[in-house]
Amino acid sequence: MIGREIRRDDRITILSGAGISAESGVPTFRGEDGLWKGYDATQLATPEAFASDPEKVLEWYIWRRKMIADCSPNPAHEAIAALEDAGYDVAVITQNIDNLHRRSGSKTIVELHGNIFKLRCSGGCRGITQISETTAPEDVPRDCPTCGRLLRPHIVWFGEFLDPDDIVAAQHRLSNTDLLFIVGTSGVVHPAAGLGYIAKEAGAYVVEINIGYTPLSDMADVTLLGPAGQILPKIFAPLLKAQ
Ligand code: BJW
Repeated sequence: MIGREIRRDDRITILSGAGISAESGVPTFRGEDGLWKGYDATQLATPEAFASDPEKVLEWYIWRRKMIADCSPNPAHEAIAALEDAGYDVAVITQNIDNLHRRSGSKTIVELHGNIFKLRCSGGCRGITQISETTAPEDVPRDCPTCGRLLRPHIVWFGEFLDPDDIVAAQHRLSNTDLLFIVGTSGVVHPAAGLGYIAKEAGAYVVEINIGYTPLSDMADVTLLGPAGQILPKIFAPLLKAQ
């Protein structure tokens, strides 16, 4: 199906974007039903927006957190987690902040853009405050326990640098990958959009799964067009049966 056999000792990496969670009901960012439709992302997902109107930004994240908490992992997340659970060497590098890979059972995960269920001090104090899908909006802590300044989502906004540890972890994994699946990303947001090339240049076989072609399609060895929740289980289920 992917044009190459998947071997038991393959190092398999999944580079995922918002499209992998679309079938869970989490809106994507761009395209017809994009999350940003009706909102100006550049006004909400930036440090400048938070500085000028923190209440508006925090309220938007409360709305998004509730919406995401009401969603569940879909067959795409589950197929990836099942493969890792079966003993395959699987790592997920995701741009998603929705926690659905973790909720589906994946253990080896790099969250490039953070996690909406984590908060940190907007003033720069160290430490992460973890909340969960079941934390009621009124129980989400507002103030930093160290300095009292507002807590902000532990998310990488436009113009902010990704955590260097995450970049290094992603680069290391992609340099040591046999098979890369690029799933449900438009491939336009950097530096994530450039990461697949590391694997390709290191000799990995690259499979893209998306409902449409992207700027990454030319680089991929094969692009499988269709919903990730239908395609990934078809690829991985035979491997699990063969256990
Ligand atoms: C399906 C499907 C189904 C649908 N099955 N598929 C180099 C060049 C140009 C610009 C830059 C550059 N380097 C840095 C920049 C600036 C900027 C950037 O990239 N801008 C571009 C938009 C041009 N990058 C940054 O600012 C980054 N910081 C940085 O690099 O700092 C240093 C620096 C700064 C400035 C200049 C230079 C250097 C930070 C990026 C942080 C991204 N943050 C966001 C928002 C987080 C906030 C939040 O969520 O609350 O992260 S942006 C948003 O896009 C979100 C996503 O993770 C990210 C990627 O989107 P993704 O996942 O690809 O989703 P979509 O919606 O775009 O695509 C969905 C895809 O799924 C589509 O292809 C569908 O077809 C498909 N699909 N259903 C399979 N069922």
